[in-house]
Amino acid sequence: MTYPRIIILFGVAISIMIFGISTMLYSRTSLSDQNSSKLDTVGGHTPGYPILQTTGDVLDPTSFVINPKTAVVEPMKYLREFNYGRISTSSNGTVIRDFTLIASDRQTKEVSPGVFYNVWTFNGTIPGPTIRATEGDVIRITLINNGTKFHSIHFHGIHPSEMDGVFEGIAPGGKFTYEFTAQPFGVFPYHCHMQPLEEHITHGLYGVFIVDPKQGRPQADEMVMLMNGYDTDFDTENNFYTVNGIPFYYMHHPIQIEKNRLIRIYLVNMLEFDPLNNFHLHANMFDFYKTGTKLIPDEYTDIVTMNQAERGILEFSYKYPGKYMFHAHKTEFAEKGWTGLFLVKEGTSQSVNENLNVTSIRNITNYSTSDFNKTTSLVPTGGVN
Ligand SMILES: [Cu+2]
Repeated sequence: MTYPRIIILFGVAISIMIFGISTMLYSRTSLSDQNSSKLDTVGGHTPGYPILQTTGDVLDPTSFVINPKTAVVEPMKYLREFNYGRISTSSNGTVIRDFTLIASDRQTKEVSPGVFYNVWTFNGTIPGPTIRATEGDVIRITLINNGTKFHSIHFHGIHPSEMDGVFEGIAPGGKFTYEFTAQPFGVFPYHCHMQPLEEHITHGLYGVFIVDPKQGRPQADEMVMLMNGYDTDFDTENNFYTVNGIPFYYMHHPIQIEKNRLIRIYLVNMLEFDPLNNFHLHANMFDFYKTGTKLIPDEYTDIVTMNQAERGILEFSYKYPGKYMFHAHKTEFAEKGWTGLFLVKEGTSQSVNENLNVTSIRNITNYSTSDFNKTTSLVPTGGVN
């Protein structure tokens, strides 16, 4: 045989071998996939087309109900709970608001039905309490570190260096009072800033801080939504995604709102590990105020995308009664828990336009005695653990 013929024959033989091996491997893979009980089939495909398969866990165990006693938060309570602090007035008439936050890192709580996780919390919940003040108020937040590690609180907003909660960690058993003037108006995250930062954030040490403009905002049904996730197998990827702490909670407990009522959502993204998150509203559009630092909306849209710590205010109302979804339009996040429902009911509300003419937020968040009493919820009822 000539040299070129030998090369051609070798080439043909090798091609046949590769084809044979790959066919064998392919059929084995298909067989093992079909037999594996670990794989869930997503059905409903056109016959003849490949079946989509997933190795995902059962992510929405609808037959299980999370136990409020062991859950890391009560999402329905968190939704509309604003903490205005213990209020006093300085000699020059400035309003002073005192808050107490207790950091803890030793508790294990339920973050999804049947899923228990070592939560690190401010006042026992993820997210921590929503702190609210008016532009120009003096706020004093006493952090008591009841954990086993150094913790701090870093507020977004304008304040002196020594109140920034970055360089001075509070030791276990220690205590420190952050004091600054609430400025500017808007919606801000607060979170622990100790190293390793991603560890302190992913375990749950964060919450929402709202500063109202002095002139207030139009009257509305107000709520807070904080987007987060849980990495329950410690591989720096989230296994669950939520709005307000429990996956799928508002799917099973829809948020009831009234037709034509102005809805205002203070939305904050504290999701660790994933570079973006977003909020999509069904069958509607909303005005979006980026960071909430202006009174004129930046955008009229049905979706907003945020990196970690980005936030804003959404305003909308529904024209028609019924059930409407809201969820991350990152499909993976939606399917792993970041999905909820609004249940729009016929209500007694005036039209939105009339609402917009109604005076300031002080009328609905007027610091009455009941609001003062609310501040007791800043300290866990179970006492210091
Ligand atoms: Cu910390």
